[in-house]
Amino acid sequence: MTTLADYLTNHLQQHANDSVLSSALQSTIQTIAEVGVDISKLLQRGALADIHGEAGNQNVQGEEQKKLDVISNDMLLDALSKNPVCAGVASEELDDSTPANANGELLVLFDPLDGSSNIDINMSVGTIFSILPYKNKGQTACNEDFLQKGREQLASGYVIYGTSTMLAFTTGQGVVMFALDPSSDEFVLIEENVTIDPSTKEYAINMSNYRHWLAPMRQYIDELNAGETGVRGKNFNMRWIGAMVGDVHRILCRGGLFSYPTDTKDPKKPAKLRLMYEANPMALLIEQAGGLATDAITDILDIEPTEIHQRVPVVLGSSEEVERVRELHG
Ligand code: FDP
Repeated sequence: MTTLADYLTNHLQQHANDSVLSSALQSTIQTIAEVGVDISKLLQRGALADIHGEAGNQNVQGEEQKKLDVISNDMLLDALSKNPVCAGVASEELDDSTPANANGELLVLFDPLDGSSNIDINMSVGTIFSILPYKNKGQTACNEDFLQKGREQLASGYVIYGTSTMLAFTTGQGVVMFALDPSSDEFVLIEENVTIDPSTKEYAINMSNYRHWLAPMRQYIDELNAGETGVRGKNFNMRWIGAMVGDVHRILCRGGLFSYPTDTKDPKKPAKLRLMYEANPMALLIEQAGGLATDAITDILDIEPTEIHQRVPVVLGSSEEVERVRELHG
């Protein structure tokens, strides 16, 4: 049995070019995992812990904050700010980043509870994180320090609170998965080198937005839905968990395509998912597992961020399907 602590010590130190950075990564992932255990316990108590329902505020995206969004955000912010390796933290729930230790090595971005509309109905939610190098050591970190392309991420991952709690992450050498043993509160390694099959028969998309998509996306979904009788010559099945973390976890487990594409419903909001807190960390995991992640034209990891709460269209998963979407977008 390999625990998360064992894995991080052996694996990161083995592959370390820079031992300071490696130790910093190790301790940051450990901090996030520890908070993940606490969030998991709160979720298990659910309604009994009085954590369901609205907190009565809106976040920077103008969305109602759930009580547990706010609680998870505060838990992560507090734990990461106390970790000396952390120079700053940015959360999907907060307008601006929060500086931590100016001499720290890393910046951490997180979506404390992705898929929050699933909380009150007892469905899967998760914590997504992205870790970037801090390049202005000695100075107080500000929003601009976080504006680095996804390719610069040192690590990314998520904790999914489902029928069991699992942690998946990458430090740029493949994807590993751990399961939480509730009897010891330890994450235990269950899979190394997670890989996504290039071919799939499963897709995930919010079909109710069909009429708002651009023509190439409608054409792509029409092709899938035509099944054996259409140009693709095979039947596809659809699954939509409604929490990106759940849909990405399924893709890492058994392949598939996930998309939240460009949408013309609201001209001020042509995309839903956030580059820095959702798209970048998930894109790194997907690429590291052999899949692809794009906005339909450009690789997500190559998008130059202009502000920390920027939104992007997302198409990710099994490479043959992502390639087909790209091809249709010309
Ligand atoms: P949620 O709003 O519940 O937090 O990022 C937000 C997200 O969930 C994703 O996790 C999910 O894939 C998507 O939005 C679901 O949005 P729709 O309700 O528009 O389908």
